[in-house]
Amino acid sequence: MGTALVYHEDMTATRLLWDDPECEIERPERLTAALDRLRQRGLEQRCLRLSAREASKEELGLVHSPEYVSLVRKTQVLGEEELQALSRQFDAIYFHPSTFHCARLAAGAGLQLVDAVLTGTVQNGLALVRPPGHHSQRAAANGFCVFNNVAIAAAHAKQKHGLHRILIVDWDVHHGQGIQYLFEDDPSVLYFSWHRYEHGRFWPFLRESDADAVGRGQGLGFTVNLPWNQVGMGNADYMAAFLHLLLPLAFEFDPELVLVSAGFDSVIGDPEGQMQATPECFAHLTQLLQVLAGGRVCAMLEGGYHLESLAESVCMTVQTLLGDPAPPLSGPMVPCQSALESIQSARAAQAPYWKSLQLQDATPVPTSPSTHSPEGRPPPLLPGGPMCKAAAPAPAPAPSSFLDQPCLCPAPSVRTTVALTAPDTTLVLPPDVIQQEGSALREETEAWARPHKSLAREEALTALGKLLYLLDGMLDGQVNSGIAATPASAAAATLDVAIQRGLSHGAQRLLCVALGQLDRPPDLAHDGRTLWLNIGGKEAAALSMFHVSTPLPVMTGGFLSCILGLVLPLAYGFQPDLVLVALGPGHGLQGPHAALLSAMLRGLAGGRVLALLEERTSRL
Ligand code: Q9C
Ligand code: ZN
Repeated sequence: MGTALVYHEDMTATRLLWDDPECEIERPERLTAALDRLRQRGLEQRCLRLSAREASKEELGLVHSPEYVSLVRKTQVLGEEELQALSRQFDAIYFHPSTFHCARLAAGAGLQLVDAVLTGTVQNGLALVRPPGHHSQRAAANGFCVFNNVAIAAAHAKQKHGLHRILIVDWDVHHGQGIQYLFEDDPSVLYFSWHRYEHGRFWPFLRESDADAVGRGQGLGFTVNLPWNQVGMGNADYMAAFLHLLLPLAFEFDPELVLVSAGFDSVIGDPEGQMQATPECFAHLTQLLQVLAGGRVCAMLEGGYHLESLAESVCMTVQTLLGDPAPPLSGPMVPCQSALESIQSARAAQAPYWKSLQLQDATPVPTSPSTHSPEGRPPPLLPGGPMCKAAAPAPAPAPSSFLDQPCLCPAPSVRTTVALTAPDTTLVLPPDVIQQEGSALREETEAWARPHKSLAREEALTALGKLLYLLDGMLDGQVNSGIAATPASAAAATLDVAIQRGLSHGAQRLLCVALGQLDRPPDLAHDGRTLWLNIGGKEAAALSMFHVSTPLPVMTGGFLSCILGLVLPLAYGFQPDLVLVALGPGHGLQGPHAALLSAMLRGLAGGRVLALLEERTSRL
């Protein structure tokens, strides 16, 4: 369906005309650096390019007072002295004669993007804009922001498109207090922001940036603040924030649209944020958001002041919106103590308002590991380590959550091959999915099948030949992901062969997630090359570091909390280079569960995810 890129080069016009060390980082090169890099990578050319328009007075009036809009309009005709005097009336703001035009383009770009997505012209997109918006308030400019681009887009989506649930994810390193103020009593907008806070000692120094600011009136629980109390937060911390705080709430909220206040001052190298997350992290954050709202994700640039990191992070975001697999995350996937404390305090503050947090109360965010390294960052995670302990099944069985039923509608996967025993001409596939013609050589297939009685039948052999061919395509890099069908009676043996074949054909570490009652292949090694996770099977608990099994009802919160709290933390810690998802019989886990799981596992192994379905469930 495509990705929109909304831009206008006029937005490079506004710039600081006098000396001000605080404001000088917000410069025109931010936009040109990002756009140049998108072009170099061939990403801009793959997007639907939209030229930004100016937001109208009425559109600006959705969140700003008429007096404030008039005040900004007047800056067009002011001289430098007057501009500077007016700028001093606000915190961290400069005006330029082009500011009004640029700020109207920035807000207009967001509106165009939302219109393109909500009319179905594109699936998702990015608006590359200046000035940014999330600090700006009803009648005040603040923190380089003049009009609140994302807030205007949200108000427009409600008013013009009749939306009832909009999620705003603010991953800029500063608190978007402007957005918070504008929607704090509005339950139709769920606002999530993480931000450098340092116990209130970082700009904008607001008490209401802390985790206990949760909204007011009807909006209680619809403001979610995650204050970082230390600098240096990295990939593991950001991922933990998504898995253990944002995503449980976001799935329960079930948004119709996701808006991202996409500031990249939260990436490594940025002078404002002083954080450690790498640009690749934004590919993973984007990918996780794409499982929400049917993939309708609109990102709008906010901050980001290290030109190299900014450009790279913008590329990661756009690349992911386009459907490309995310580069694997490097480094130990262990959140630091301070991050875990912040996440836990935000969960505690939100728990009264969200069932998904109440159900999980018995399985809190990973407790701090006992093995601290001096700098407070524990050694690399292995399954059986801290995350595993934290994600261990909760004692009390809980009723299956409502999260089990609705909205299991991940964005369409890409570059996927479907291998059916007999090609199905009635199957309607998305444009980036193809049905596989090829099959492995007969002799080779028979050799793999020989040790397994259940693979003797012709039907099973045909399916195995298809699967082996698909697997080779994935390991050789021709195919990114795949779906293979197998007769029910041959499922366990086929999975066994797939694991052995994967390991002997270049996979260093293989993750296998088995849904339902699938027996663990008998000769599965305990050498750390295979991580076996069984969800909804018979047995419980960790059989060894690398063989974990949990009956679904034991996981409070059900399937989704199992993915977020157990599967993804273990999977990201394991860093596999091939992922198998197998759907066995039993426990009501169906195609949609496998689809959601597969979509969320796409961040692993460069998207090399192979789903093994039983033939009868393969007609999706
Ligand atoms: N060193 C945005 O990122 N100055 N605005 C903070 C602390 C203001 C940031 C000073 C930063 C404003 C959109
Ligand atoms: Zn910022």
